[in-house]
Amino acid sequence: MKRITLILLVLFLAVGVAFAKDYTVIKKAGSYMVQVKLYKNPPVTGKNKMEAKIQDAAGAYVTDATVAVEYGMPAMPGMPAMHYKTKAELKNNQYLATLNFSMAGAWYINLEIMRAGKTQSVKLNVDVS
Ligand SMILES: [Cu+2]
Repeated sequence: MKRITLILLVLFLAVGVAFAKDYTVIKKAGSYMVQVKLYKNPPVTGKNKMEAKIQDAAGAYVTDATVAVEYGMPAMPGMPAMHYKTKAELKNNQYLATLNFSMAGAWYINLEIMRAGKTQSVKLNVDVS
């Protein structure tokens, strides 16, 4: 394992432990720092609320972006690829969305942050139970 991968893994685990109650991931997207939180940990089949906080390079909350959430599952035996898209709504400095996972298993979530003519994205993978 490459050293940088190991360092990232350790950081990721540290974040995971610090926020063990819900599922929280903090990632950089361009100059933004994005904190994505799923209230249910692990996420469950059916509806799951998600929130995203976006901070700019100066640490200020970004509230004028358009945020969309794409999520899905690649094809598997007996199931075609699934793909969904929903818009996140701004409320108190956070972008809120509800994701509806139609089955258990590995899902990808892709947050698209559109602002000032540019799109930045944050990708994560979750294991839905
Ligand atoms: Cu599936």
